[in-house]
Amino acid sequence: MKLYSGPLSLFTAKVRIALAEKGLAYERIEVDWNPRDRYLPHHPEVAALNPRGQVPVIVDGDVVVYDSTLILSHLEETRPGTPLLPDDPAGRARARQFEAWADEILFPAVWDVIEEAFYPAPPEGRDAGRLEAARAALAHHHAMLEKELAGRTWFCGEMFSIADIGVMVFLGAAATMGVPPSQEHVHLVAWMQRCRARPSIRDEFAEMAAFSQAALAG
Ligand SMILES: N[C@@H](CCC(=O)N[C@@H](CS)C(=O)NCC(=O)O)C(=O)O
Repeated sequence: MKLYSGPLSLFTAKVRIALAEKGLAYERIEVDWNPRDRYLPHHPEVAALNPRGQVPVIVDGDVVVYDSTLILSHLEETRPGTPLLPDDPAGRARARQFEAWADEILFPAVWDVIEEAFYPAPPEGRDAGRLEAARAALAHHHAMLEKELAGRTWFCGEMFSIADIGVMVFLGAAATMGVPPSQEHVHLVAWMQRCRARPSIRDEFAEMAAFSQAALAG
């Protein structure tokens, strides 16, 4: 299997973590990224495989899949060993719902933090209002997640799943950029610690931190 991967792509990070959790070997093709042009121009093979030109993309034999959610679903169907989805329909629905929520509701607030706190300031200066609004949105999301994690080890109970991967990738990035959950959210803080103790997640965040330090220094 080939994975077209972005060094700081959080959507690719979801896939890299799932592959590590499942213990799957793969060929990783890193697309170029830099703080100014970001992913442009798109890697020519990615542009040919994904009409959006975005990573992640996998090539699994004859099968091409783009979009992190669809890739995780494909991995689950084709490599069910070390499952990342519960067995029961209700559990599966919950896991998928959290993954979709993370991509569609959580990520936009995290992206605002990344744009304002990580990328070099644009010539017109930073947008402090955008960062404040993102902080407020994240505080609201943290409070909701705190309730969901009360009495649960992972979002789906005792089973680590795609829900944990999806939420942690974005919450971990926001925390790295200076917007962690309040220590009052004891369940959420403890869950983040449990996530970071997993080699798949620990290694992923260590690698992204090393890459971003080098990219911003150079
Ligand atoms: N919904 C997609 C989003 C993928 C995405 O936004 N990829 C970004 C990197 S994190 C990208 O390739 N951006 C380049 C571009 O849009 O030009 C997924 O879940 O995979």
